Amino acid sequence: MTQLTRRKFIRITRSAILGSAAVAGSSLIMSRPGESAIGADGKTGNSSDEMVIPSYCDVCFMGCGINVTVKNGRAVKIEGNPVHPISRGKLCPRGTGGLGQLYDPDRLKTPLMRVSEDKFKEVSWDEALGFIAEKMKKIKEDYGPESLALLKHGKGADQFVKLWHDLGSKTEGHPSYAQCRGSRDAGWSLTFGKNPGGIERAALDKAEVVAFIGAHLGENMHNVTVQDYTTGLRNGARHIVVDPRFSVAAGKAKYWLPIKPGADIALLLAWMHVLIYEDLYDFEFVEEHTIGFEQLQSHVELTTPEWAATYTGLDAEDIRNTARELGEAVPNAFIFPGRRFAWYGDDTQRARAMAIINALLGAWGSETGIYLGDRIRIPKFPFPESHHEAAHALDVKYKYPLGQSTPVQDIIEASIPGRLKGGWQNAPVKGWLVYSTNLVRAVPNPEIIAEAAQHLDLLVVVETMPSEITGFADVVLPDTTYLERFDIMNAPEWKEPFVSIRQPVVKPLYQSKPGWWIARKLADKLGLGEAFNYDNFREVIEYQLNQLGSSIKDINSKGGVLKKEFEEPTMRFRTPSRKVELFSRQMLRAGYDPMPRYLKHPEPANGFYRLLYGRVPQHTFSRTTNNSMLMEVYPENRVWVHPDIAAVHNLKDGDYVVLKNQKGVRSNRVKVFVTKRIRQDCVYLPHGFGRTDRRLTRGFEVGADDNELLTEYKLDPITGSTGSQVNCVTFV
Ligand SMILES: Nc1nc2c(c(=O)[nH]1)N[C@H]1C(S)=C(S)[C@@H](COP(=O)(O)OP(=O)(O)OC[C@H]3O[C@@H](n4cnc5c(=O)[nH]c(N)nc54)[C@H](O)[C@@H]3O)O[C@H]1N2
Ligand SMILES: Nc1nc2c(c(=O)[nH]1)N[C@H]1C(S)=C(S)[C@@H](COP(=O)(O)OP(=O)(O)OC[C@H]3O[C@@H](n4cnc5c(=O)[nH]c(N)nc54)[C@H](O)[C@@H]3O)O[C@H]1N2
Ligand code: SF4
Ligand SMILES: [Mo]
Repeated sequence: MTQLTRRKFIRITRSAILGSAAVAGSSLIMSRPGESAIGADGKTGNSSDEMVIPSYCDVCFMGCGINVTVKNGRAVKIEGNPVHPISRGKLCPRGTGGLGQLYDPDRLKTPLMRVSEDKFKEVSWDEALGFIAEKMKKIKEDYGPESLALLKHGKGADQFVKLWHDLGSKTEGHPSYAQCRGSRDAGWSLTFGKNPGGIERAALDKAEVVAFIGAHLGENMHNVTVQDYTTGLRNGARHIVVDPRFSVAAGKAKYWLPIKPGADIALLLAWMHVLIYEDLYDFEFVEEHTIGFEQLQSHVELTTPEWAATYTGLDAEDIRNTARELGEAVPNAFIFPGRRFAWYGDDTQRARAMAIINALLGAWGSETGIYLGDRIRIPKFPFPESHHEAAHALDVKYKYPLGQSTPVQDIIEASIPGRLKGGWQNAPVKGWLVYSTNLVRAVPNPEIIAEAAQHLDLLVVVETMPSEITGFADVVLPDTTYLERFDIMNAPEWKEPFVSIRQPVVKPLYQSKPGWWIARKLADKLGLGEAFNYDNFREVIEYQLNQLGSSIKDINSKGGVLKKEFEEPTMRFRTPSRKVELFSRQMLRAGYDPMPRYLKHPEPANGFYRLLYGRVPQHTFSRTTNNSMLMEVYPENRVWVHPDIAAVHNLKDGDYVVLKNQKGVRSNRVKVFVTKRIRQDCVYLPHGFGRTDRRLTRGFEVGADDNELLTEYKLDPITGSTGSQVNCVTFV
């Protein structure tokens, strides 16, 4: 190994990988016995019969129940599992397209080790893991275990988390916090003592009136959420969609409020004003469960619809009418919590404003609002007790006393000497293991990842695909896909409590190994093997199911799901006052506004347009933009531009343009979609495209990447969430 600390990410070509044809080709190397897939009847997925194997999806994080048809050892079809509460027999396009992920010919096939700045060689698992373990031991000795960071996303990371804790490190981060739900969950926890859930507990099917702030359901394809949403519409629900763009949801709504980007808190304060001053709130709920109503009442005395109209670009009458629509439907109205919250840096306060309105509407704990869920607790496997406390290189509470996780960009900055402010001048983070997160596409200002990579002593990436982050790695390890392995079971809090199993439906392709196997082998080499008291993760699942009075065979005979009767939980608020906090003393004490205030955001410069981004139904971030099945149905992203703006820049529908941001960073070329469905002051780009690794034969240089244009962000002072909708672009 040479030049480990001088990595350079070159647009890797196939020829950059040195190795034997046998591995690089399409030969399938079957795994050990004991990893075989099991059908409901106990047969394996590699026998010659056709069989259907239940599992749960991982193309996004909803965890929908799937049934996979396997024929002659090959998965041929993925369908919705009818007995599974998080699918009800239906899937979104991405769930069905999971086969394109399993059989993607561009998958990583063998462990790779960097031999020079821009070359990798194929190596055996033993060599790769031996090298990683030696490096990890050295880092642990020289700097302490907490200088090893785990950057991860998804269920497959579970045994790496365990390994990290056994090793003594709690330095962990994930982009689903500071780039996604972190501020939402913090804002709701500060208000209700609890967040609205990983699968939002929102009665879209039962409410009469629902407001959406952004939250583009129908493009955001969270299966069961979309099902409840369409049921509600069929039953006559009236929707209010607040979005600078005429989203799919706006097209189905009674009201579309094309708000000026970033002005939502002004609108929400005006809604509070109308609800309170026109006596349209839920008196009983407010009386019985909340504190701070008087303070809130005077806080919003002057935030009238006329006041908000000047900031939001909306009509005062529309603001008043939509507030009345909500208030007159009490207790059958709510604001949908939304999910991706990292917008403008005042995101926890926006979440607070939405939570407060839901309290005024009496929606918390209501069957027609944000209901309370129930869950089945998964029994603990008897892993040996760890002998030590794991330590944190950057405890979140140091910087964000009300935060709930360490922002991933802080861990990245802490890997660069002198970069992170606040007492970590000496780069406390020396090594990364990156599991299932393409950080280069998920964290804004991605330049910083290249910089951090220069300073790290070790960078391991566990991936299924040659994603952009693999280009920075010292060692790349090929993981199985979710269709080839056991993972921890899924048992979210929900209206129908259940446990669902993920299991291999086919044997691992190529030399890929399940995450748990990699973590376990690495533990052996680190001298921590005893902490992993199983040979195959299947044993852990079997044990847990036995404790629940079931078994793998039994759960499979029930369609891969165990259920229990719903038990209505008692409504408890885990806030300091044990009440819903309209006014938050803990925020005040920590130096934040105790009630949300509207702060104006800077406008785009002349000739520039705010860059907004989001989802398309057929893709999940960058993880599907090389998937043949999904690329067929949605081959490239397009940038949405209003006709007036298109005219100014002389652009026609279908033209290719390059986007240039305020710092001069340019995108790959992207098609223009000229449409009146967006305001004139912004453009919209679906996320996940414009791939830069040549090994991605379908995704390479197709469409543009929003993330490389996000060179700036505004930090949410409460959580460290990276508000990234502060970037603007023009056309080249
Ligand atoms: N198909 C598909 N579905 C997915 C995913 C996926 O990758 N693909 N990912 C899942 C995940 S992890 C998440 S977090 C969610 C994300 O999905 P959501 O939580 O729905 O994301 P948002 O950021 O709320 O939605 C983007 C919408 O907000 C609008 N918007 C932008 N700026 C503003 C503004 O200033 N004010 C208002 N009111 N609206 C604005 C945009 O025009 C766009 O319509 O989607 C989930 N569902
Ligand atoms: N610019 C921009 N940034 C964003 C967002 C955005 O809309 N725009 N959205 C934000 C949101 S809401 C979220 S939740 C995050 C999501 O952030 P990430 O989850 O990091 O998103 P992906 O880019 O899909 O990266 C996932 C990577 O995991 C790999 N992978 C897939 N399956 C497996 C597996 O089974 N095992 C392993 N080891 N690897 C696997 C895929 O190949 C892919 O490279 O991004 C956030 N960042
Ligand atoms: S919403 Fe779609 S991609 Fe996400 S888990 Fe469900 S089926 Fe899979
Ligand atoms: Mo997300």
